[in-house]
Amino acid sequence: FLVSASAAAASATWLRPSLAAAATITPGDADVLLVIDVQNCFLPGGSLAVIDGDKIVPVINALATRFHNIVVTQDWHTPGHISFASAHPGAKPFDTAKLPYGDQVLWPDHCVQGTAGADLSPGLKLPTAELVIRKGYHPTVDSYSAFNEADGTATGLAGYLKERGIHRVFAVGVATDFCVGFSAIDARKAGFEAFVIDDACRGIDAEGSLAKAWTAMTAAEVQKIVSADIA
Ligand code: VGL
Ligand code: ZN
Repeated sequence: FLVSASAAAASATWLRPSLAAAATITPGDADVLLVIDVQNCFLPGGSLAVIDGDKIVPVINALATRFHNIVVTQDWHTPGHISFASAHPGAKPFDTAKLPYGDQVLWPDHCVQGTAGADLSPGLKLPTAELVIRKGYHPTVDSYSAFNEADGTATGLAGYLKERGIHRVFAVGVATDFCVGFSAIDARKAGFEAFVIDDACRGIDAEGSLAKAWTAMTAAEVQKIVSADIA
């Protein structure tokens, strides 16, 4: 009799979080907040400024107090990086170039290693962040995704998260349609559950890229949520 009573109690406590998950998500040890590219170059005044990019900083700071695990990325390009329009004679920003690994959108120079533009926003308050992963540091390969460079090379993030017992990735930052979107899709490909916290992100939306990114994310079963869903 005692055994079945405690089994019922155990199953009740096991059921409760999954029932509650429909309304709210309470981050635990198996969850990571992945803060993508909240760097000066991508915020108002920066060389590749995302409109209202600064608006997400307080939202991310508040979310950060809820998560046990926080990983931050930094776009971290060499001077003259292949993703820069300035590296392609005759090209201008937002043109597309054909590179060995595929089509590459060409950007204004941004996030050059060691420059102030590559620094994380000074407003970002992430004292408990445990890892900063840099990407796009190979001169001839871009990396929108925190998990894989454009030629497929792994950054090591999937291995890190798996060794730490993480199962769910909650992506925030900029840009929704590039680095956030590619990271969320690659999180799914690496076997994680993936969420994008939409009000903690902003997009570039060049030529319909935001709608395109959401179509791809939805197909990859990336879940769109808002910060109010985290409690
Ligand atoms: C990004 C374009 C170029 C991003 C990085 O963080 O989304 N976009 N480099
Ligand atoms: Zn970049």
